Amino acid sequence: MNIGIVCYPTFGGSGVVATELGMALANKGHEVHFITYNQPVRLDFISYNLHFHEVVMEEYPLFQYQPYELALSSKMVEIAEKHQLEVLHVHYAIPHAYAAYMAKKMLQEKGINIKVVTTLHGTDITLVGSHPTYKTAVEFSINHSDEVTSVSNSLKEDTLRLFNIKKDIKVVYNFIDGEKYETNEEECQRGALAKPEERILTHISNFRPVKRTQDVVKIFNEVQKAIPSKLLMVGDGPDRLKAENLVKQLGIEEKVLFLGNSNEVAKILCYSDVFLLPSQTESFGLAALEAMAAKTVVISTNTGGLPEVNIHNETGFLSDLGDVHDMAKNAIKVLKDEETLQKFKQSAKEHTKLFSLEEVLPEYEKIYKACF
Ligand code: GMT
Repeated sequence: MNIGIVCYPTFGGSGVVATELGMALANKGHEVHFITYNQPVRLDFISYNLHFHEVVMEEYPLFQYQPYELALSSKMVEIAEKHQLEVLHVHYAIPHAYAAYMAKKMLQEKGINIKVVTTLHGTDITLVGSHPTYKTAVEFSINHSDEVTSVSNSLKEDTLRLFNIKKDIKVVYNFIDGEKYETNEEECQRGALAKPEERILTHISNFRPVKRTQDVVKIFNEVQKAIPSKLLMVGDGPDRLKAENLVKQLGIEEKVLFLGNSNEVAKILCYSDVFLLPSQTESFGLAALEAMAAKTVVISTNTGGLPEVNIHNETGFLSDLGDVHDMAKNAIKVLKDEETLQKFKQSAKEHTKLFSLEEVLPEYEKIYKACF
């Protein structure tokens, strides 16, 4: 099939899932066209059947805010016509589902009947989409998609609770390509970051308030008092400075490394023993799944879709939102004994088979076909 994929090209999970999906579809022989304002950060190759089309904005002094949706929907029409796209698969409802609806209407006037699949990822529903500023248009564009998917049952329930949805929402979990997280001893230069007796805890996110990065620091501060350890903070965003200041305030600067945004997630995770994700809410928690694929034990909150990904006392532990002491206690439980740590690491890796590319890719292909 000829498939257009629309997403944010940034480090966030929705862009990562969209990019990995597009590359996997192209590897399977589909014609895939990415349409977004920058080349997606995880897009690591372009080929005869995998393309990137940049949405270019035209600055104009009258505009206080650039009308990205207009430029995006126009680009969708151009690429759909030029490459005979059959499906537009948009990731993250805002503003992609709305722009896709407009493109579908413009193409209908040209006698082209393109199908729109909208995948809901989380904050497009729970934090932003349900805000009165956007809710009417988000609800309309979801209801006018040909197919709608969500990345967890929890997010489906949130969507039905927050919006008047008339469409059936299909749950298609996020996935990972497990092979990308297989690293051997030589590749995993753990000694570069920590002494042999030290454990390594890691956090990866966009450092937005929903990720509660200061809780990550508080958890680590408790753990490092009991276990010789280091903390890797990966990513960047509005709360990074607050986290850095808390590290200084607690006097643990020499034990915490802020690495900024990185495309070396698999390598960083291969160093890691425990992954900390104390989010206010996570529709799925893709970073937690990536951690498990790299044999890292997940210590997280029990919010949103996380219990569908992180299995308590098997792949890691779940705690109530804000309960940093309980999360620290669980981390210490796992880290203090090598046999326990290896048992949890193995279970975490094993569990990711349920979210493999082989399992999930055919589900999206089935949904594309169900549009016709
Ligand atoms: O809301 C964000 O943090 C951005 C968004 C994204 O684009 O990264 O994350 C959401 O989508 C991911 C991929 O489906 C999910 O794994 C995240 O749990 C989800 N974030 C939230 O729900 C807070």
